[in-house]
Amino acid sequence: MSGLLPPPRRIALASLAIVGALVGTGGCGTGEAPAPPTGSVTPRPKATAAPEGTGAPTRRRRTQRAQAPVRSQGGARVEVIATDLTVPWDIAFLPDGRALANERPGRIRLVDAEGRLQGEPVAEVPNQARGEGGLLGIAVDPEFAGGQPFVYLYVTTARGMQVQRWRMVGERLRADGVVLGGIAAGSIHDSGRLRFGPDRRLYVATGDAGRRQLAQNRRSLNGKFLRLEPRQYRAATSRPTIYSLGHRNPQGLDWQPGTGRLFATEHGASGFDGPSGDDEVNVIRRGGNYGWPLVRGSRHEGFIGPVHLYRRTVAPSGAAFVTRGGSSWTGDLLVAALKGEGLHRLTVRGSRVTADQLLLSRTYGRLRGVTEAPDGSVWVTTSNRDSYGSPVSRDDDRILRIIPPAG
Ligand SMILES: [Ca+2]
Repeated sequence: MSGLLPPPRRIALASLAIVGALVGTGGCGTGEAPAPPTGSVTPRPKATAAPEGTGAPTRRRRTQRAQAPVRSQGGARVEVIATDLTVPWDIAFLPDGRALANERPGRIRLVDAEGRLQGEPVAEVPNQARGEGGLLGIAVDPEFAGGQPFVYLYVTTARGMQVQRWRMVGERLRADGVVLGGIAAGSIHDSGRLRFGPDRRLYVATGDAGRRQLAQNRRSLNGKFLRLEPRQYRAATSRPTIYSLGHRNPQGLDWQPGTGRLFATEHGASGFDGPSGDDEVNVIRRGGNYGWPLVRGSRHEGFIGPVHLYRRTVAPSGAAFVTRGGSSWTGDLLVAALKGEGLHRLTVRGSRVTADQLLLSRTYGRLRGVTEAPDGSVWVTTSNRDSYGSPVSRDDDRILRIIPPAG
């Protein structure tokens, strides 16, 4: 257990003066100001002494969901809960509150329900990582606790990108099958976020693999949002539904609470395939064509245009709604920015983005993944050890746990 995170390395940013500065800077002209410090901090809930073993995690999960979400008084609070990782690309929570974190070179790490990174990976995933590929997205079966103990991974292989199904046995993951193949891999634009929708279908975001014509080709699975039924993701490879097309490299998706609208982020051109800029936030509709590579920016005639646009590249990756109540962020979409080195908090009214506040600006470096935890905190991963970044801390890469502000 040499890799366990010892308590002294856990950095709790309890100073609200510091946190206020972290979280309040860099607003994009929204007129929103951070809440003034009040001097009180919501303490981290004490870890329940649930023993390792059968039964306890399920009870803990039920208790956790029934409890009010963790909220911080006087502004958001940020903790570093895991360090010394290599490009932690995505995070998914198990029903018992433990988290699985993918490291892009091919490791899946376990963070226990008390937020401690376990030393040994729960799986080493063979992959043919090159460029932006490797072990990317991860999603946990919605029936995991009901007899389907599966985890789904998006992986670069010698045969292209695959969605793979792995079975959790104890604290190990074992390869169980390939759910989806036939997706071209490239050294760039491998996309790779996986999420289960409220409809329990599995949605897969795929990139154009650097071959932009694939995004408009309906015979190609690249540059698409793909959808798989439960009978498909629990069986062998089958043809998915092409849910939408015309995407370049969409790396974040989540469903708006209350409406079920699917929001997604997408990287705009980066020089070789057009002047850099025009990152998008889209509302994804079934059958929709989002235009890449035929149109871009605010010109989307004949296609579905973005609901939010970054003319200057921020490189938006992961995205998650704050679904739990009790916060001034509830209902907002949080978007991790790589080049932008911050977390965008988008206020959304219906399908319109009405405000964009930049949090954590240039504090933790490049941000990649965002996931809301069962307790209402928001976990964000850094990506400073990828080929585009450089460490901003000797502890990089890191997992941050953000306690949203009460309100
Ligand atoms: Ca577009």
